[in-house]
Amino acid sequence: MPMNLTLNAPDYVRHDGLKKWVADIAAKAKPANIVWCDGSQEEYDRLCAQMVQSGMLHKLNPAKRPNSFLARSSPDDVARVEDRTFICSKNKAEAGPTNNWIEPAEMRTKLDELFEGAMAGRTMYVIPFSMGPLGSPIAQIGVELSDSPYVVVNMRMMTRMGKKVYDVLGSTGEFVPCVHTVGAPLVAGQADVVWPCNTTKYIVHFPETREIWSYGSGYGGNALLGKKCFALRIASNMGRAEASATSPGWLAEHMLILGVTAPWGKKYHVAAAFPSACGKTNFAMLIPPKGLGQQGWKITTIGDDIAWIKPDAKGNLRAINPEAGYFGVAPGTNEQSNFNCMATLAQDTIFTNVALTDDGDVWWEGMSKVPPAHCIDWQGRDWTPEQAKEKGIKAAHPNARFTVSATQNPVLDPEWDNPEGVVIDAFIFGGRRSTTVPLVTEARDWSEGVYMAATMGSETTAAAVGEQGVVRRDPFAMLPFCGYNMAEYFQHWLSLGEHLQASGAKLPRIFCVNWFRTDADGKFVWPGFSENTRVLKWMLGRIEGEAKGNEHVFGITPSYEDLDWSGMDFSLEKFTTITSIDKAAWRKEFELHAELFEKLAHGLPPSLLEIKAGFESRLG
Ligand code: O2Y
Ligand code: MN
Repeated sequence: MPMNLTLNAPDYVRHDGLKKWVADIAAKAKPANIVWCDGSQEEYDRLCAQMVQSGMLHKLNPAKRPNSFLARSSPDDVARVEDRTFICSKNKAEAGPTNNWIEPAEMRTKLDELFEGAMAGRTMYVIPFSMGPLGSPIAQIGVELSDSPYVVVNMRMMTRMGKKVYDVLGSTGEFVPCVHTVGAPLVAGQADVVWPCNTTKYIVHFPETREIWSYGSGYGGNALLGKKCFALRIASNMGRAEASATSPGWLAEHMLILGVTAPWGKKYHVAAAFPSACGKTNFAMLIPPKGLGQQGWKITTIGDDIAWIKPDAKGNLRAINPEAGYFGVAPGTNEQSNFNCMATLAQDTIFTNVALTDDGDVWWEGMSKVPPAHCIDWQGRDWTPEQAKEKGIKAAHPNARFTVSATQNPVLDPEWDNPEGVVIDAFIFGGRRSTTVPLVTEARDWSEGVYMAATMGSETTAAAVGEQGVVRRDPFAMLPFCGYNMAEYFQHWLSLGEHLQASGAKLPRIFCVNWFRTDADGKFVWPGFSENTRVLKWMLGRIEGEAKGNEHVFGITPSYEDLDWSGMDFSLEKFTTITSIDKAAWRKEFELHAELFEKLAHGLPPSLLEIKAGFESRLG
């Protein structure tokens, strides 16, 4: 460590390995000082006040939005950077063809160079966190070293962060080391820029040593390393590594988890995978439509983005939400699309890249039908609706986000923090497809469900940098998040199913949905949001052996009369538009499945090819 830098670890940190690692990173990155975060309210308030002072945060009007802040990122740091995200396994084949790979020694040399003095002039924060309820048999510990106070306050909401993590860690406990720097060079004599970052970005994972290194971005999944980097990319590796002849291992999935209480009093749990920005947060906080609400249907949230799923001693698949908050997409969120979310955001929220109204509140496209007459856009410029029409300038960035603690959700499930997790009854996989894929299909069995999930396609959104609106295959909604070879990931799912079935366990049912089919004018036909409860009701009816359905080429789908239309006017004609199976379109779809399978040929489970052949021959 530099001579003038002291480690200053508090007494309650008893882990020598952790202290040595912190000292080593400090010696390389050369921060001005080191702060060990305790996760207290006092620390949070102090850091927010400090960031208000530096201009990184803007305090919102406390009468409108108590204890809330707005951050504006640099325009070149607004989303995850998939092309700068690397899985540096020892062998390229381990990372597979869907991940960027660089030989680990070469990447370490590069990181060594980049991290040399990278934190100069800034504070390095030591952020201890637990993914999952503290002490849960499914939870894991991480420690992030970051030179961003924005990361600290976001991590406090998104994870169980602070002092108590050291009690679980003890003096020898395992943790995932996560190193993050915004990587911005300090200009001598100048204060730090408002949103420090670097045009060079690296989001790097070493799966064998379970390390995460992130350089150059201060935004979301690039910088809050507990989220996509740990809870998905590293954790997916952990779950598979624990598979053996006697254990099926576990799953780290890009899934929301919700509870559904039926009018007959039974509670079900559903885990659903959708690609980024396809409405997972909305689905997780659903309010049933009047017709079903009156019958007694109730939905509660366990998680909105990530699920860790492990078999228990009886072979039931139990899920926890490893996170403790929501980092959701703001644009499109309103009292109709997600009433509970708007209530969650009423206070104690950090907004990033939304617009600032003249009365010191926030606004984003889709928040209200009538936009404010004037506001300051996400880049700090004057914005008016007229200007927006003329030049197509958005007030909020399409990937603008809110960070908020789960405990503010009015429909938070009482089991959300249960260390044992909840038993999953059904998996749902959904993509954003304007054509081809019907509203809902139940897989005939586990392996056909795995096939449907593996071949999922979705139109791309603003959640990641890159072209939007093009269909890309997004297996299990995990394309950007699977930390190892995708073909082996399919095998892991198949083997887990086989293992549990062999032990006599009852597997969750698998369903595939598409809320996004459009009509000839390009308009969505299915109203979605709360009406999706009707589809959920049909699924649970199937589990109970009560709901009817028709078996066809790929599985079982409901007829018009199999869904409960209480309180909703939706014509048979519209239903046909969103459920029809266009054989020609599906022949093309199977060609795209074949392309995916060719890409993943190395290690692809042969059973998936057999299932494809079966589907194609049934299609005729
Ligand atoms: O991390 C970001 O920068 C935005 S992406 C994101 C954020 C929260 C939840 N999910 C996602 C995603 O891309 O799936
Ligand atoms: Mn996500």
